[in-house]
Amino acid sequence: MNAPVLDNFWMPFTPNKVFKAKPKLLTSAKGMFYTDADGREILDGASALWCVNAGHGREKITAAIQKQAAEMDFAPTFNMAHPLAFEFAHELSKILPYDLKRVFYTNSGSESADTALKIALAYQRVRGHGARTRLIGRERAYHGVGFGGISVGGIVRNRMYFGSLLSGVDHLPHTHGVEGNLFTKGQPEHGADLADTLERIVTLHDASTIAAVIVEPVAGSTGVLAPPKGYLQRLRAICDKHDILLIFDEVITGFGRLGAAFGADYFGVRPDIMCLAKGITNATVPMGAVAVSTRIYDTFMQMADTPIEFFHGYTYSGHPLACAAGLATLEVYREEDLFARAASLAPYWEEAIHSLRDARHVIDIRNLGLVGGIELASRPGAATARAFEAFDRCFEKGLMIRVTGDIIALSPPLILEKAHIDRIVETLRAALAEVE
Ligand code: PXG
Ligand code: PLP
Repeated sequence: MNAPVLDNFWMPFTPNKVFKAKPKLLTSAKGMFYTDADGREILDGASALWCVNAGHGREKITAAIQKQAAEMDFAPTFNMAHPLAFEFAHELSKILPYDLKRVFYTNSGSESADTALKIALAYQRVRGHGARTRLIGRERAYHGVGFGGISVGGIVRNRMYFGSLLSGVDHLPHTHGVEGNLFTKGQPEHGADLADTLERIVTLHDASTIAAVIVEPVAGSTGVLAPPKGYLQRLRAICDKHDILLIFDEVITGFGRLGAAFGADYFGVRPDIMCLAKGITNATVPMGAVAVSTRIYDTFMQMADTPIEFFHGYTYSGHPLACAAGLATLEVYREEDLFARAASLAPYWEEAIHSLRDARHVIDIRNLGLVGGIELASRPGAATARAFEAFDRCFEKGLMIRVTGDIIALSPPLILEKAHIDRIVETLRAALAEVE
């Protein structure tokens, strides 16, 4: 294969000059493995970007996309539609928790986050609480890169270059670094009281000004931060007390990642709105969705004072190829019982990940479901350099991981075998030993 010209593609969230000096090019994928341009096999320890939950190259999904592309490439969903958009929403509703049975389509997690925030604001106005315009996010949160998502998000560099962002946003403290939580297996014991900060924020602004709180059930992108035991329940209780909507951004935690269909199921906490993407189509066709409670949907249907109940939508909301892919993806999850499979592998995963406790540079390890976070001591004066080097070494040794700051994040496809887990851990140990 001729090497492509690298000049023109401005790569996202990548040091472009570093990459272009030494590119990592993936050319095919099947099951648990990628193949790179040199023909090397690379074990996928990250489900690419937390999204290929059923593993790569699933024939059922490929066939569904091919069939749909040949039959009808595209159809609008503004004022007309196609059957698959309804079918997929209905199939999704069967696995969506609580009464989150109404589905608005987007094309990504970022669009899902912005859509969820807009639904929350419009809902408050439609029901006569138009003064509820504040949105509460959290430090170290990732809700994608739209202006809504970065405003409620909590990652400095994703915010500081982009002006004044949305007004009227406040942030809860993150839950990382609470004393006594190092090397916790599963949910940390300490820190549930951090949820009470919401009560203080409500006191500061008054509940009548607050529309919604948005959190990831487990913060993924900023290094696998599982909620302390009882934390999400407290957030729910405070939201209930003050009639504030609770949004779960389940872009990563959705579709089996934790060993249940959704984080809301895993933690037994009911959100009013849920953001979905990634695993919704096994990453084959870009798609996202926002699931809302029947109460929210009915409020729009009954109380909106214009025929169009919600002024929002994307050209590609409910794209036929994405709906076809999504339907086939749900079948694969169901036929192979992959969410239960994730749950049954979680204890082995936990022990394996924590066996790296004595590996070089490791200062903390965290896990939940089929997610793992391994935090490294930062190299003095060069934060993030050590983890980035570990990423490079792992790739050389045939393992794909994600790194964020000096944290290694692992989230393998739910189809993995114990032997893959062993290989991930051995490769990591060897790579870390080589990193200065
Ligand atoms: N919400 C959450 C909770 C996410 O994790 C998004 C929204 C945005 O989704 P899109 O599809 O617009 O990227 C995400 C995405 C990483 C990594 O390695 C994580 C994400 C994306 C890319 C890389 O941690 N999460
Ligand atoms: N910009 C322009 C000029 C457009 O016409 C449109 C859609 O019609 C958009 C942006 C939004 O694109 P999308 O609906 O794919 O998000």
